[in-house]
Amino acid sequence: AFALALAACGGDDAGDGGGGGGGGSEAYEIAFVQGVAGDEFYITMECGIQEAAEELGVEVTTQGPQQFDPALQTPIVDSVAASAPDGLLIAPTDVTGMYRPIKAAADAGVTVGLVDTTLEDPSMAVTQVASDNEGGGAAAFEAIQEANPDGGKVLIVGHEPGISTNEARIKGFLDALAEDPKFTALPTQYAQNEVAEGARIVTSTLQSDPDLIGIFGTNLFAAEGAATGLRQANAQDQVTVVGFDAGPAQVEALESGTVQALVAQQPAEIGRQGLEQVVASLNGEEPEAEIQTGFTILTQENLADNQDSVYRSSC
Ligand code: T6T
Repeated sequence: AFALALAACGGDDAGDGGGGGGGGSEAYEIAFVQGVAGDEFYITMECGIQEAAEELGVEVTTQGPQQFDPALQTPIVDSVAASAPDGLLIAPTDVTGMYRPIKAAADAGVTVGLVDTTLEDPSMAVTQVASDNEGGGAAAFEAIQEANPDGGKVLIVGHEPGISTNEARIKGFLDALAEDPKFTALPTQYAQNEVAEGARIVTSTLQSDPDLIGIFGTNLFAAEGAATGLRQANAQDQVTVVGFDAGPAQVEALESGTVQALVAQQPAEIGRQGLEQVVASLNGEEPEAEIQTGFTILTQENLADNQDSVYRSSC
């Protein structure tokens, strides 16, 4: 860590060469650990973090596992903790599996902020910043309901059990569905964050349940998989697809009419606010314990006015 000087108030960095003379923070060193590398959601979050880091005059390094897997994310957190940064922003890949390494980092003196996903026991974190995931799940059901007022059979393609956002989005969707007896939900299946697996689930479900009218893909990979499967089965006209997230390929599927609505999160804002709260805590200020960010329902009609909701592939 290179927060060497302890200037108590405002003013520029005390000049250890690390930071960029930003808005009055020390040149803290913060590690950002993504849920998975290469995911446009976390890339966009990183862009928001880097922009905020410049303004705050802190240094952020980013790493992520190759898959959403606590066995792969744990060694990253362990090595980050060994390098003793001032802060850690992390999207845990499992509600229980990531507790030990994150708690160990906090116990070693690292200020922890959770972004996007959370833990069953998040008490070691000074802040948690995430979308209204249950609300987004409910909104996804409402979009399917609006397109299919007579109701019918729907399928949830989840991302992976054990990831907090998976559970919250499915709960929001199913709670909303339970209020409309015209709809039934098939047993949830999981794409395991693989587009090909999401596609396979959809093509096989269309064979067992040809009267399917709606699909909810709970994250970028599940939703891209659902769109791919529908295209393969040539069933685009029969099924309404609503996906969480707004990666460039998802937006193309919206434009071409394979997908009817996307629940676009605000990943850059989640990252920015997470960093701001961790830095506030490092500066001895009271951080906000929980922040919920909003979402935008993208449709063909409003896409042109919401181009800034589309996720980025690079900063
Ligand atoms: O949906 C996002 C994120 O919110 C979720 O926790 C995991 O999947 C994504 O990163 C999209 O792939």
